[in-house]
Amino acid sequence: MSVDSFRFLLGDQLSHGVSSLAGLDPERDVVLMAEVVEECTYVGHHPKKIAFILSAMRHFAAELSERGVRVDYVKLDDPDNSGSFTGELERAVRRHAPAKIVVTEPGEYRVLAEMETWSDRLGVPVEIRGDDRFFCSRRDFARWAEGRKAPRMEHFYREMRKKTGFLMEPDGKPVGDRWNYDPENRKRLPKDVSPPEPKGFEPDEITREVLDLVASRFGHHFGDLEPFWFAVTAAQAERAFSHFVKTALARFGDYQDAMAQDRDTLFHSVIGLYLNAGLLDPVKVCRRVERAYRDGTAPINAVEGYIRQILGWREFVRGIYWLKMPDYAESNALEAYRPLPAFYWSGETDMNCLSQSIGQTKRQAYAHHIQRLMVTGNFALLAGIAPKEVCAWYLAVYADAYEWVELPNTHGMALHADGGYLGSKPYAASGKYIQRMSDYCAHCRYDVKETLGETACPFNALYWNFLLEQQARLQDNPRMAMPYRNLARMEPARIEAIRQQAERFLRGLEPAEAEAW
Ligand code: DLZ
Ligand code: SF4
Repeated sequence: MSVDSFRFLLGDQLSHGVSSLAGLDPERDVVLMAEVVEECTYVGHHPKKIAFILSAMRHFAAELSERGVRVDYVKLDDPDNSGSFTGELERAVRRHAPAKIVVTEPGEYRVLAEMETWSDRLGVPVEIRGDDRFFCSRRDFARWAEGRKAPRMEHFYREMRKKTGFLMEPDGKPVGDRWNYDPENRKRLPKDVSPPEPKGFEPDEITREVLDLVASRFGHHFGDLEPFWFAVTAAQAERAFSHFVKTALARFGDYQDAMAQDRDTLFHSVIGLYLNAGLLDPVKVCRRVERAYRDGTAPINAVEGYIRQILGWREFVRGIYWLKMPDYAESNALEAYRPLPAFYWSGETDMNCLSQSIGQTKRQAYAHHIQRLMVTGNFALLAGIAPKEVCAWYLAVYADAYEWVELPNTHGMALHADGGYLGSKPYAASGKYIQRMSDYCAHCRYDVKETLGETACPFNALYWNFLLEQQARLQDNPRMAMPYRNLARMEPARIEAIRQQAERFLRGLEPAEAEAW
């Protein structure tokens, strides 16, 4: 039977209000969803991430069917499954002969490039609609960024606060007369403060079936599939988010940057994966968090910090991604070419901060922003690891990662590979930063106070070595003036010893095999 239009829905477009479903006629249109091996393996995604997406897709398809929508759903283990989006569309066009195909723009440039070939390849008109699940459209962002040499998040964020009215007073001033409360958000976790557990869910029958499938097909990928506790429906995701608001939001700000031994989630909400797959709506999330401030259950430093992540940073990186792709991914401003060390795929290293951050990534497909930026990211920056390898790792191992959000955060923010377009300075730090924000060093075989010798914290020599190696590129950056002043005061003999120490360490790094998954 022929149909009017196909609505082709991707695994991170699981929102009933997504633009590709607008105007859908349940009598005449069909929604197509496809589990395809290419999406599971273009990087070797963490098994928990694959299970989350496939299970959420199946639950979403069931919700659509319950609403009377005709859904054509192709499972991964369907013997005729071609394994790719294009292949599945070709087969589906043969099944239904639609008059047209409607899609929402994807979250990755790679998929957009593929989408743009569909109309010719399939001989069916393809309408690509904008993704309006964001506060700022691609066009509005491009307009805002026009003429700015280096767009800055803080300026963009203020515009977004004014535009949306979040945390604004009626007179147009920001609540509390300050835009940003970050200086209050840098506390260590005290010994007597116990963070709550995030809300988890027992796998139902649909999820169990997906878990078996993922175990058999992708069990060899990096990461533990079980215990699987993620929400897989919008209703569950909302419960997980409400649980965060009740149990953690009030202290989210204070301990936002803290890290602690064997504490995986601290006061973080762990909802990035739900937002990015479409199970949660960023507008509702920001409204709920603002309400907590207005009704006095959470302080301004927590609420502003949280809203900034969603209204500011998340929107900003998406804007940069679409503005700068595809060239953005190709830059390598610091000329970093070293292969990714093997321990990124095992967590097996004596450096406790890395082993903690990677170990929990393996267990949870999650690490918080400071673990990503200042531990695994900082190490990759200081050691000069090739940006493409680092980006592929982040994209694979985090359940919330799609390229639109992963690439600017890793390539730009953590690795400075864009030469400072996104962030005004590299986030290079010695072991001192990690010691200040965590108790990791107390459990480490290395001594964070030492720079030279067998037991010295490797971050220290790597940090000075990085400054030395990048001196020509970075010394004129006003935000790097202090570290370069410190370097200038160092004895030449000490500088030479640091160089040798760093070189020895870097030579000893075992590279990962080409495709560790
Ligand atoms: C990440 C992912 C995975 C693992 N599997 C699928 C899938 O089988 N089918 C699907 O439609 N989407 C999947 N996704 C999400 C896509 O990779 C994502 O939609 C694109 O990368 C664009 O953001
Ligand atoms: Fe990490 Fe160095 Fe601290 Fe060990 S001593 S946990 S390597 S910062």
